[in-house]
Amino acid sequence: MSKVLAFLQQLRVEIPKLIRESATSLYVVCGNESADFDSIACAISYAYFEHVKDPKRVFVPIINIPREDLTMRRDVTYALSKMDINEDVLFFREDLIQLKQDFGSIYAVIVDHNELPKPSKNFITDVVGILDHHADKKLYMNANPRVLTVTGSCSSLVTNYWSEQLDKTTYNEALKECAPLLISAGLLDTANLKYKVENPDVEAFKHYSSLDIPYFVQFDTVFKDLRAAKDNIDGLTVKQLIRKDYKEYDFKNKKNKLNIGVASIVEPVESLYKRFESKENFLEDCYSYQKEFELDCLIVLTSWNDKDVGRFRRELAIFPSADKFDDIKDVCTKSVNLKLEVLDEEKPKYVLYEQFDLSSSRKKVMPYMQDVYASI
Ligand SMILES: [Mn+2]
Repeated sequence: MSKVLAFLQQLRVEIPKLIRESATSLYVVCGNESADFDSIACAISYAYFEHVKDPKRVFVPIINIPREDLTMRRDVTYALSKMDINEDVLFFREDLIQLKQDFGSIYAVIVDHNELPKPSKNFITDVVGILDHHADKKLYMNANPRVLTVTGSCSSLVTNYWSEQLDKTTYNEALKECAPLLISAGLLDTANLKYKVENPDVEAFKHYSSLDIPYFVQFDTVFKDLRAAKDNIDGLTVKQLIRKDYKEYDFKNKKNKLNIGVASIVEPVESLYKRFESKENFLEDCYSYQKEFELDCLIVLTSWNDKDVGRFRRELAIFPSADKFDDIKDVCTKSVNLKLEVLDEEKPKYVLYEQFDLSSSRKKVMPYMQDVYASI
């Protein structure tokens, strides 16, 4: 049995023990609410390193999505299955809510984000540590560690941070156990070390290359297998496809506040129409999602490699609630940096744009649109 699996199973024994002993606080390590590979790898690995450092202290890694949403992250389930870890031994948003009830105070190390998102905000008493590679929101200034550095992958920060916290032998043994997750996150976030590679990523991969583990050090093969697993969306419903890589944002300006849900999908809408049998089916399901989750707008960001034109392409589709149609369209029109051009429009339900600014994924698109809205 892998030591990470043993650690996760051990938590199922330790937590009830703490409750019996009437403990009133608990530490968790929480990934971000889109729960991409990076977030999950960072949360599990960070908690495992803490466990290695001091087995008496309990840190519970939390995957910040509902348990049922893990099956849509096929890159994650693929890598976990190679480590014999299945969903049963992991902790999700429901578990965080339960832990808050059981303990009263929940102290969190947050990884791969630096501001508590809506879904976990009410269940976390305080943020005591941050390792992240997003723009610094300057919150929780007393957190320790508080590492915010530009990297391709947050996993590199976990790897490098712990190399300084443990003696060399202990570190290497612990790293060997969680390296399959950290390596996978690093490869996915840097497109096999070809894109967005920063110094901390280079440093982390130096640590990995000396490890004696099968399969996961064959970076090219691992990347290809993970990509294939991640992009396999066969059999998913529209709702599952939206939730597969999803985040919510607040847009605020002087007059108003909007609640925006944003899904990233790896196919153009044209293929999605075919996949779900018709344009109407796909649009209707997106619109129902927007209503079900009471969003002011659902935004779908697509990206894919267009073999016909021989380059990468992006689209941005909006599904606003009827009364917000003009507002949201206005934000798009004024988001000049994104170089949006209308491809299709069904007023007041749907507008599809091609996004000619290819460098901006959700991580850049959404903060930019928030700024644009704030200025209106
Ligand atoms: Mn990340």
